[in-house]
Amino acid sequence: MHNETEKARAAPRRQPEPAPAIAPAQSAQPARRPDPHAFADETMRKAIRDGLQARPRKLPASLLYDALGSSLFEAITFLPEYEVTRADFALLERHSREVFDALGGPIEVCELGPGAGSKAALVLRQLIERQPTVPFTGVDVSRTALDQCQHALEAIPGVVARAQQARYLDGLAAAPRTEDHRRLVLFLGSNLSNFERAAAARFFHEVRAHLQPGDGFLLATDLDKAPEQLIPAYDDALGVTAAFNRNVLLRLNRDWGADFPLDAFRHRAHWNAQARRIEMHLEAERSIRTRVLDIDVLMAPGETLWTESSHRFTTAELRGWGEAAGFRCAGQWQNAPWAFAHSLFVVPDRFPPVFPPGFLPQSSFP
Ligand code: AVJ
Repeated sequence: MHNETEKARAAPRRQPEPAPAIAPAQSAQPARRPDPHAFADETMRKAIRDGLQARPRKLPASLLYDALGSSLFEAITFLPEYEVTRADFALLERHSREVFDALGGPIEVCELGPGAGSKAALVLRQLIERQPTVPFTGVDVSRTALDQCQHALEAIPGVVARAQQARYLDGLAAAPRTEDHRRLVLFLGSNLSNFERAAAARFFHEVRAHLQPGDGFLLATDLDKAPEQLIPAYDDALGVTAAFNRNVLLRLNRDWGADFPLDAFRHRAHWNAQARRIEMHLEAERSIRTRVLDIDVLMAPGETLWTESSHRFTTAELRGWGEAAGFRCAGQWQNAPWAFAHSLFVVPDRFPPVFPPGFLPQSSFP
């Protein structure tokens, strides 16, 4: 997932594309210190203002993913403590073909948040062995990510790759369909982790609403595990995750006119057992006083800014959400010892068989 919002706005349009889902700033009050990188999206502005005034103070996770943040996240995926990405790749290596078998013949692929495209490349290399061409659409708000993704896929003959610069569902709705192909939607990397549970459940309904009978939704998610196993992945020895976290302060200073002293904040990764999530916070080590978007921010020592939540799931809960949204769960594959799952959801025939008039008994629906 890349939410390089300022890139999304500043990037030149190369081909006719629907307007990005992110509107440019319409604000009457520009950022205090205008910056060419600043992405003065009204939604982001409001989220930052509201978040800084809330208790605990909470910032949108998308602030983590500018160009530097996305690069730091990429570095995280190589850390010895962060097994999430390796588990995802291992399952894709092992089970992609079973996913294709479950859907049957020709498949087009649409990936939500492809990042640099290395997972897509792995999937498409296997799929291209079964059909002469594969239409692919990558949906991302980051132009940088889309460019990298397209570059990664260029090397695979037969892949016809398109980029859709948009938020997930807008991009999914806008992705053109290839006739007689089943659509396979990929949502990998445990990007679902950033969703609150209620929003995750809703997301299944929204994806389902954009699909047709026979289409598939392959979801990769990290699973519940012992906090002792999990916490180091979010508090690594090299301090890359700490830098990734503190980059939020850099952005607030650069793009939103704050002047948070970076050295006064400590990276914290905390397991919330009740909500089953890792929470990343930045903890003030001394009193902080700054002004952001016309609000005074006064923090006492020990107070935190909550920057990200990363939820864990069970296979049963994922399956339940999918089935509640009208999918059939066609398979689940698990990695061990780092518990991680791929779940394949398929849209069953939307309508029950059509019976001749009079065949059906009195309506059994309430
Ligand atoms: C990109 C949301 C899947 O939650 O593991 C990694 C982000 N944050 N280390 C995750 C992240 C800190 C990552 N996701």
